[in-house]
Amino acid sequence: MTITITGFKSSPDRGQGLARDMRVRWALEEVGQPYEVRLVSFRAMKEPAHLALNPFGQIPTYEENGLKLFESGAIILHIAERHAGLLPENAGARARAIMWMFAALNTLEPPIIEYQNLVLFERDKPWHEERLPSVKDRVRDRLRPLSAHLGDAGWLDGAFSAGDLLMVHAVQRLGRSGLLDEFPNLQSYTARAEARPAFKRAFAAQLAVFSASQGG
Ligand code: GTB
Repeated sequence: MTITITGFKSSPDRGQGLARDMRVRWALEEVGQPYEVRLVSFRAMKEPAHLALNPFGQIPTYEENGLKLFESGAIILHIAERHAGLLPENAGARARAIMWMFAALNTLEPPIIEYQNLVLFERDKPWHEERLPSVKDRVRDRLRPLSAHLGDAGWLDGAFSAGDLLMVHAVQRLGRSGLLDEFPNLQSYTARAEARPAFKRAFAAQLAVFSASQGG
């Protein structure tokens, strides 16, 4: 079985691991599945060959024996359902882990992306300064209950799961914002995840793509 995923040929984050191929790489590393990566340029993502994999012209995509998937959450659920290591065996615990996957994608990630877009791409807009406090508050409104739920626990619901993987990858985008300083247990949570050998392997692999693109 050969698994092929796609990633940016040249990631705008310069190898910080913020693009969503990172979470798929990480999931595959957690379950010990080898994979190949096809790197695509921004132009190639909008051409027919890639649009046949993802009609929205984005990365990541996933191919395995004729199966073609897009959407990082769906890809990770597929991986987690087929290989041990990312979802508990117990039916209730499994349902809760999937619930946390959806919480990461639907409840945490949207305000975090809204904040990131404002900071990265809308700095020169006349409404930037006026809008920033309310956008930051919407992020805090999600981090506060997440932090309260996590408390002193290591992971969101028992053992590390695909829910933690997606949650950490969403929250990591706030790395340099200062917003996580208000929630030390979330900082420890992301640090704990980043210390996992599977995370380190995935991070190093996507960083190597950036380094190679710089000729190093
Ligand atoms: N919902 C989809 C999923 O989860 O798979 C979203 C996929 C998506 O947003 N893909 C982005 C993409 O292909 C890359 S990850 N964008 C190109 C396009 O739309 O034309 C988003 C991303 C991009 C860059 C950074 N960065 O540089 O920091 C971080 C995250």
